[in-house]
Amino acid sequence: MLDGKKSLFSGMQATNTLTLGNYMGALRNWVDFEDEYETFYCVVDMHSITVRQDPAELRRRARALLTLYIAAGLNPEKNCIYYQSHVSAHAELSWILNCFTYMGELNRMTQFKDKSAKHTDNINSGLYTYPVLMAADILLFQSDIVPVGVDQKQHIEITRDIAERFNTIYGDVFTIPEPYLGKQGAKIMSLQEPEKKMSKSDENANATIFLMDDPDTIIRKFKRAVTDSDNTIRSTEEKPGIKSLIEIYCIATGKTIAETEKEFSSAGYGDFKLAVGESVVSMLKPIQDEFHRLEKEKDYIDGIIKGNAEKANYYATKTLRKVQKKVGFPERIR
Ligand code: AQP
Repeated sequence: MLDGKKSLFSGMQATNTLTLGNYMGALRNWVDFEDEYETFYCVVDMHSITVRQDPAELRRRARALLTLYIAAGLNPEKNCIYYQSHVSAHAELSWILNCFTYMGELNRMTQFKDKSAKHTDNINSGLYTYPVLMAADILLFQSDIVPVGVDQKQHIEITRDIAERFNTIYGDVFTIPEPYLGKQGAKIMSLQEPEKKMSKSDENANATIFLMDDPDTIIRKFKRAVTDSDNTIRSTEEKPGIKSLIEIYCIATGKTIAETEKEFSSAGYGDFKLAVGESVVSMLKPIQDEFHRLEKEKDYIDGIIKGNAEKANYYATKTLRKVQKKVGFPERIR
């Protein structure tokens, strides 16, 4: 809760262009909250450097991501959209929370295990304490809910544990956040390995639809999507590829699974894959057009970056000061 209003935080990494998974699992849901909640949507550039980045490229991607938030429908007048690195309270609270987090807890984080297996030459302590920074992100804004995809649920659980531990020692300091998972799309699967989630950093370009992919690329990737040899369009656990394509189609068109199975009851996989590709192209077109328009509005975007960072700083510093006082840091002399 912030000033008597329910509050929400979520963010994404600018490690690559967003994927259809990021959109369907998280971003798409964000626009629903702007009236009821005080919302904070962050470009988590500090999280991004847990994996080695090219500096110029990271800066470019961070700006593109912030622009994409707006292009996807977030109204910057109603939602606080900002860069994590512009609000130093994230780092400061993260340090304090590190002192309330056990290594045993961090050792259990599956994202750390996955990412350290992927980046064996750079298993840095930032990658290891990533969940603590994420806890700081969320707790700074006294967030009631955190809309995320399924893969981030474990990080919300550790955030709750850290907050409850802190509150038990110091009183009611943090709101305990709940994860918010959309009814559909909480885990969009890789087009090449449908048992695995679609990921920004997948080395196989055919596995992932990027939000800015052009129509031909989108159609081509869907045509190559891995399915099975059964050739019936039904959503079952035994057919993970088809199940995932049906889910994507339902989200893109607003149809139900039953309607989709009926629509394609006599179609083959080729026709179905093409229809899924076309539905995604139509869904993404307005977002892509808006992104290209906004990209040219330099002053407008700069104004949002500046104004929203001030707002985020205001609320984040308020929580930070409270925490600093609780743990015993000396008061500032004015
Ligand atoms: N495949 C997915 N389906 C549904 N939701 C997803 N999310 C990520 N992949 C899927 C959700 O998108 C938000 C942004 O997450 P992030 O930027 O922190 O990236 P991530 O969770 O580490 O996943 P990525 O996009 O695959 O990045 P890499 O490859 O760098 O690890 C989160 O809410 C996430 O749940």
